Amino acid sequence: MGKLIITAAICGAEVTKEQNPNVPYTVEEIVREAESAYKAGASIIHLHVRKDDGTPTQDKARFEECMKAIRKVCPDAIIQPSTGGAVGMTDLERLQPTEIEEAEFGLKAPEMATLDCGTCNFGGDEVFVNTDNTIKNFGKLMIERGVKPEIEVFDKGMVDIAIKMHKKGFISAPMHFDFVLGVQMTATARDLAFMVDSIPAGSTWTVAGIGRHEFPMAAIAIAMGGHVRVGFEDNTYIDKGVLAKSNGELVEKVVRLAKELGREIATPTEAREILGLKPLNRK
Ligand code: KMH
Ligand code: ZN
Repeated sequence: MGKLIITAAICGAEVTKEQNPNVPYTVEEIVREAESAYKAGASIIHLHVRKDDGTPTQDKARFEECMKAIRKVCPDAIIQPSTGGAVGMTDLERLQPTEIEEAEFGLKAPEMATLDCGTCNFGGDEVFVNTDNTIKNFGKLMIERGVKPEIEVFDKGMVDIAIKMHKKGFISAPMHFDFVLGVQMTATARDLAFMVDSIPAGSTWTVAGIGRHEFPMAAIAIAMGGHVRVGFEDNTYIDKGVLAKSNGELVEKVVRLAKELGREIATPTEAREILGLKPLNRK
């Protein structure tokens, strides 16, 4: 079986310090969490940013500040900004981090960013809206800017939308999917197998089990040959009733599971090979 890519979703837009005081808001806190995840074995940092008071923002300058600071401690990580942002943000707000250049690597835009392929209920009255036109615009921009999308899908219908967008030329193959299970769709072994069965041959995939589903989904994905996402965005507990001290602690648990199941962990260089990204070279 190939090596395991671990993504750390270190911050998210919705989770708060009231849920776990270790959730990062400030630049320093975001860097601390990225570093802990990277050192534990994460090769991809899925990034949301906050204002110092915790308010989610897609502000380009704030992303730039965080990415520059993360780069100092995670020199070769794949930094994957969110274009989902937070519920209620406009498309233009959400797209800002796709404009960020990293001149030291000759990058005109981030190597990856998320592309959410459908609309989803987020609990209560919250709806995360992604119309077909939003997906087309985001997909087209990502192709133009050379950003590989991590296609976030919260149910099987979103897989079908992504395939439709690929056929229309708005998403390039090979596609990389992130199955976010436990929000709109349940998170069982059957669900995950169904999702994996539904994506085109040659695609890669990772799973983000939400809340208590994080580690069971991780273990099944490791055994199936897929990849894994963990982090405070999805889950703040290391064990039942025990808050995680850091994103690194969540990543370490995945590394232990992988070891038990005989999967080696991919370095960032190996993750780029698996995902078809260009090597990261300093200019
Ligand atoms: N915070 C959610 C509304 C993504 O990063 O692309 C969107 C989200 C998905 O987290
Ligand atoms: Zn996210």
